[in-house]
Amino acid sequence: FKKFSSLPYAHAKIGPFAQEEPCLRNPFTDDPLIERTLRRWMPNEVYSYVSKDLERFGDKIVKEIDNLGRECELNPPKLESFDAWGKRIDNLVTCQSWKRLKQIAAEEGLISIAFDRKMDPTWRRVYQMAKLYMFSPSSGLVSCPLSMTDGAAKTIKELNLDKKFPELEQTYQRLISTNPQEAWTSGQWMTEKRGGSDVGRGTDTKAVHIEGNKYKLYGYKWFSSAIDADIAFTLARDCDKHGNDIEGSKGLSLFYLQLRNPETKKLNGIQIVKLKNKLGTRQLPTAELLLDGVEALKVSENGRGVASMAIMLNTTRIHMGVSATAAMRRVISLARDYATKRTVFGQKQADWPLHLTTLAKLEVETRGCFLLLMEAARLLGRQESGQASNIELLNLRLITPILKSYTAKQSIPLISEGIECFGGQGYIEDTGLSILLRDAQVNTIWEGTTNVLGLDVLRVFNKNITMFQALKEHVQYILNQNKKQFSNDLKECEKRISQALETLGILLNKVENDPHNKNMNLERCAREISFAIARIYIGALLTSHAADPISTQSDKDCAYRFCVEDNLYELDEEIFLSIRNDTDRNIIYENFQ
Ligand code: UCC
Ligand code: FAD
Repeated sequence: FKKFSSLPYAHAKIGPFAQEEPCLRNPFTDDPLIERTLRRWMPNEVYSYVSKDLERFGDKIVKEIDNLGRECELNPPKLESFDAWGKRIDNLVTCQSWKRLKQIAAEEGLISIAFDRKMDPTWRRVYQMAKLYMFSPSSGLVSCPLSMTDGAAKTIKELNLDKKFPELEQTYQRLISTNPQEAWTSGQWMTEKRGGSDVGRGTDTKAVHIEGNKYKLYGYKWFSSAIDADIAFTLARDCDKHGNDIEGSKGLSLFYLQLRNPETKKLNGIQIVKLKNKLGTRQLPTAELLLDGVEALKVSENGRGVASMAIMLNTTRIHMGVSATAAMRRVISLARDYATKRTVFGQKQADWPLHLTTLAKLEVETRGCFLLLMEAARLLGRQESGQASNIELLNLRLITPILKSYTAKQSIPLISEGIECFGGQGYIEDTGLSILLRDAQVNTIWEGTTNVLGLDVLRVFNKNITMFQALKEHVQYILNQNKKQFSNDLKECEKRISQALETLGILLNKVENDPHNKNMNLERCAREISFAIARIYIGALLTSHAADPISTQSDKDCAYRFCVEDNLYELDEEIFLSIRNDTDRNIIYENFQ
């Protein structure tokens, strides 16, 4: 017996080795860019206040919040449709951690910061988005209702709904409240069975007029996330004065509703038909809803539903940039820690050149996406402060769909590569790593698919003839901030950015001068155009950052690798040719019966 008990695997022993796990560090102090970016941009007193708060919050994420987020994944929401006696109850059960995270979000001001009159409006959004970026991967997807709540509060303010409807003044105060007992969240219901991209043709929900601005809504909302919300903004179809439906998006108006009757707490003419069984985002209750006489207020002008909802969409799209970029940062942060702990072939992962170069590629991309996100937040702050120039407003409009579509798309292969850094453990549910990949996929779909956002980018160019000039001027403005400090390498970066802009300009011009798109077709290249613009913005932001006196050598290397070693654009004239539509069809449908 003595002989066998000294063997490591005998008598139910499992061997002496256990791999040290990756550890989550304070997402403020662990992040290579966040602190330097805020220090560069913000006035000293603002920076000092914000950085203290973010460092404290980072500790809270490590000690408390991250565990709560994990609990939400392990205890997904459930729907109890009927009670034991067959009575319909539509009871949505969410776990304690989900509720606690919503409270923390209110206490930490994750929405209110953006509306806080005490802070310089330009910096509120940068502060809020930086804080959300730290919170997002640990938030158990409470980040989703937060994004819609932010969008709802902004919609109320920008459309002056708090002045027009007394009820909405109180709602606004609740949406931005830091008191968890009072704070409300919002939903955003657009998608119906016929379509979520083309809501103009896809919306069957009917609005029946009661009196004044009061309506009852009848319809079926096919995807409705964070269904434990207190209020929602939704689209529904109006009739003309003869009672006939008005077709297309011109027939859609924006409606505001409370999900439950404030006194009885009963659902307001809503049946929660089922919860969606999803690939990811399992923490989040996403439901199919039957609207059966929901009492609602029409809050937009007739037929201006889509344009009014766009305020909310553009806000949530910036939040999506937060979510995608933060997930990239999280996987790198864990992988670089793990690389100092995991031994492979006799030395630490971090000592193998091939592993380092794999991680460095992810890091360059993530830094770029982070700066793009911060620039979008800064422009949003400028818009809300009323100080934005016309050029800034145009760039905010353009950067929003670009940020969303580019970061969402980049995040999937990047997180996948990050997961691979953990080998088999990356694939194991108990490590919590796989959630990052599972939850990343949705970012390319909700809030507008990659193609739909590519078309939105073209919509911006179509609507504003000076858009390209405004883009060029904004990129130049970014570069000019630190131009005097450009080293030869950074001058090369600048050259590549100018070349990319020139190529884009020539192509846009060629298409414009091609009557009826006979030879060239812009739409088929909407993605390439969007991503080229994303990379031009990022290239300029990385270059300008790298030239700043507070930057490090790694900032300079990242800028060089992004602008010079990688391609800034894939805009071969060939791909614009209309004739390729037929070739595409032949490639796809060969052999199709
Ligand atoms: O998916 C959802 C998920 C919610 C969960 C929250 C996730 C956040 C997570 C973050 C953290 C985890 S909610 C549903 C999202 N649905 C979409 O995104 C819809 C996608 N489809 C589109 O975006 C389409 O392009 C449509 C619906 C906007 C197309 O509608 P129309 O009516 O066919 O388009 P039009 O006719 O071109 O536009 C109507 C008006 C125009 O204004 P006017 O009439 O003044 O010329 C457009 O310029 O709306 C204006 N407009 C916009 N304005 C359209 N889009 C925009 C925009 N983005 N910004 C400003
Ligand atoms: P479709 O519009 O059918 O798109 C399918 C494909 O066609 C995509 O690849 C798309 O890019 C492509 N396509 C569409 N139009 C064009 C075009 N003109 N040119 C080229 N390609 C095109 N919606 C809400 O309103 N509220 C919510 O809270 C909500 N939560 C969601 C939660 C989850 C987890 C998910 C997955 C979705 C949610 N949605 C919500 C719905 C989401 O916004 C839609 O699914 C999305 O906008 C796409 O619409 P669709 O599903 O109808 O796809």
